[in-house]
Order: sequence, then C-alpha cells, then structure tokens
Amino acid sequence: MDYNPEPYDDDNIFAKILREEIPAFRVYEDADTVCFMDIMPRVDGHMLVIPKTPCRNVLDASPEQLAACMKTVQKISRALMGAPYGADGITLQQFNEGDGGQEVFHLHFHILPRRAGDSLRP
Ligand code: D5M
Repeated sequence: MDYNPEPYDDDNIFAKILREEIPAFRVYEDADTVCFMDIMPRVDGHMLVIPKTPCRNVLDASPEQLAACMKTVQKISRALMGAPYGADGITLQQFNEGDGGQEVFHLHFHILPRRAGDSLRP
C-alpha cells in the first residue's frame, strides 16, 4: 500500500527548536542531528533525537536521515549507560502518524534511560 503523507509542516514545534525560535535544552548536536531533553519526561533523562532536515516520521524518512538519527541515538544511549549517569538499560520509542501515537510531526526518536525496577510515567 502506498504511503501518502501530509506535507511537512514547517511550523511544527521541533522545526521551531531547530530554528532556535523556541528554547530547548540541547545535550548533543552534530552536522545532521540534534538531541534535546523532552519537555514531558516519562523517566528522568528522557531525550529526543531529531534530524536537522525536514522529515515527518520514519515512513517519510530517507535512509540517510534514519542512519544519522540512529547513529546519534546509539552514541547518546551508550553514553547514558556509562559513568557518570550509569543507566541500567535504555528504552527507545518512536511513533508514526496520529493513530500511531505521533503528536509532533518532525521525525524523532525517544531515548528513555532506565533504572532497575522503574516504570514509565504516563
Ligand atoms: O510526542 C512528542 C514528544 O515531544 C512528547 O514526549 C513531548 C515532547 N515535546 C513537545 N514539545 C516539546 C518541546 N518544546 N521541547 C521538548 N520536548 C517537547 P510524540 O508522541 O513522540 O510525537
């Protein structure tokens, strides 16, 4: 079945963060991606990784955008597992389209550092 996404909306909140029109707590940035703290954290240390180029979600993404995001996701996740943060595990989440749970329509990956015995906040 064909996927015919809505056009990318340049007014979405993450596009505004990329243009620095609204603040975000940035923890990492490279040529292709930015990682910043989630404003509604489901666990302590909840972060988001986004590509710098326009992209609605995974369904809409180029292989290069996916590769760049996953490279950053892995880098941040490995760092969180190490000292000083010392997470016990990492949960990754990613949502596509409204019925798939997506609320902000710029591709993003959730990084949720986990502690033994914790649970995700709603
Ligand atoms: O959910 C979108 C995620 O984006 C959700 O965890 C809140 C987060 N969010 C929304 N606005 C901001 C700002 N301004 N800064 C940081 N994080 C934000 P999803 O269902 O994955 O589309």
